[in-house]
Amino acid sequence: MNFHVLTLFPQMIIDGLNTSITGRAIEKGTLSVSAIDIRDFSTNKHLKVDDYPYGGGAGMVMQAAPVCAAYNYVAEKMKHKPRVIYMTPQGYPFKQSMAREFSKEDDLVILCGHYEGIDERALELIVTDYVSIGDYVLTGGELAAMVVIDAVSRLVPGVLNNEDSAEFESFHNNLLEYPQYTRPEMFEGMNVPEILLSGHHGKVDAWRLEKSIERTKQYRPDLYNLYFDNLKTKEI
Ligand code: 6GU
Repeated sequence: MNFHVLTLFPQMIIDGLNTSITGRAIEKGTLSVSAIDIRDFSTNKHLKVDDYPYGGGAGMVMQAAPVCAAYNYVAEKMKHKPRVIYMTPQGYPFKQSMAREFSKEDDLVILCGHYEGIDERALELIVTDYVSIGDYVLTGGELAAMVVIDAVSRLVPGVLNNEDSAEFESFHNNLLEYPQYTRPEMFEGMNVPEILLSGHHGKVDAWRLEKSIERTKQYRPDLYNLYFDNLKTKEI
């Protein structure tokens, strides 16, 4: 899978993803991440890419021309029009289900804004998906783009060592993960729960499900309700 990130801070993307699991996948060739510097497409003699907002107000707005030129540069090499994700707090909330959808693409273009945003006309022309990673404000879209790339990458076959581990984790059934333990059996006077040492797989699974439900109820009542609604639907 190939990620193409349009950004004013390409080094941030490269530095952030060349380590750990994504770094290894890039090295192996399972993934590629290219960061395209929008400033390279400025036609201004001072390489300016932003200007004052029409109608007034604080801050600067990224101009449409360099953004569209950077997009055309990556898209013209492709057979089909790629999906273009714009990272913005005004977008749909990013979910595991979205990561699953994005992981089916061969190419994903991710557009990162800065300042007060990007001229709406550029967005209308090129963006297919508006995505937010949560209800808080970031200084720019780069960290959000890295979050999306990380979550999508681990669903691409060959990126994780243990391929089936990807789906058997949080959110596949709207439940949070159960607690995990490893050696030693006792640490600081605290024992590993007896059931996990029993070798009884049925009991272990039941205990883990119980813990998952408990945690989800406490920390994520929204997901807990979805889990219960789904159970009811299956009974019918
Ligand atoms: Cl996706 N982008 C930016 N720039 N800020 C955000 C965000 C995204 N999600 C939350 N805050």
